[in-house]
Amino acid sequence: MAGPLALTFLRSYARVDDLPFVHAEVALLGRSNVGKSSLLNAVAQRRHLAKTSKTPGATRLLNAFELAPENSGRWLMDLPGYGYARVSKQEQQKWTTMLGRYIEERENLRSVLLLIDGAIGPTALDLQTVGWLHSLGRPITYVATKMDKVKPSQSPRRRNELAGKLGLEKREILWVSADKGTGIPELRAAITHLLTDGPA
Ligand SMILES: Nc1nc2c(ncn2[C@@H]2O[C@H](COP(=O)(O)OP(=O)(O)OP(=O)(O)O)[C@@H](O)[C@H]2O)c(=O)[nH]1
Ligand SMILES: [Mg+2]
Repeated sequence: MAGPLALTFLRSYARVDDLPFVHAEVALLGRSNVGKSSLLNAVAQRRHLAKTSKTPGATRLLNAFELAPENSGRWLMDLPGYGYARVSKQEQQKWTTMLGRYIEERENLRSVLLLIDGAIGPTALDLQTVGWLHSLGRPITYVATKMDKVKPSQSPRRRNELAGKLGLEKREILWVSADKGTGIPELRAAITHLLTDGPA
């Protein structure tokens, strides 16, 4: 089973144009508060590598984390969330534009890790995001977060519902809990595969 990923924080970027060319990249995308930064910490097994908060809007910049030196140029990006209503229209617009440009323009983005809250299921905005990623031809790795919040007795039904809404089979989704560690080895393996396979 895959052990913790040796990730280090490189820096934060406020502008897509400032990002350098790197070899390979995957990015955590999803609604504000869905658990992107917590999941990054879980795959690295580091509590405070990425900033998390129970208040949505914790991540406001494009944060670059790099795999250990022998794999330099392979990045995991922690992105701001979408759909956070409690900031000004102007601020929302700024984030939407930044995220949009990042996803549309970033070269070497091998897959988008799209996080869906496992206890809530895909929101209208999540489904809209899936459609947008499809229209761009961006490969998606689906991750259902916070599965510890779903009662074991409810879990099979909830998984069926969530997968059904996305038009997927259950096995096409990684079911995880950053809090309990469920599914984290599988997620590590998926990220490692995405970042290190393919042309050198
Ligand atoms: N129960 C449970 N709570 C979680 C889990 N992962 C994250 N959370 C909680 O969800 C809240 C948001 O987590 P973050 O990781 O900051 O979420 P984010 O998607 O990075 O949010 P933004 O940066 O605001 O977009 C925090 O209170 C976390 O403790 C999980 O696996 N289980
Ligand atoms: Mg965050």
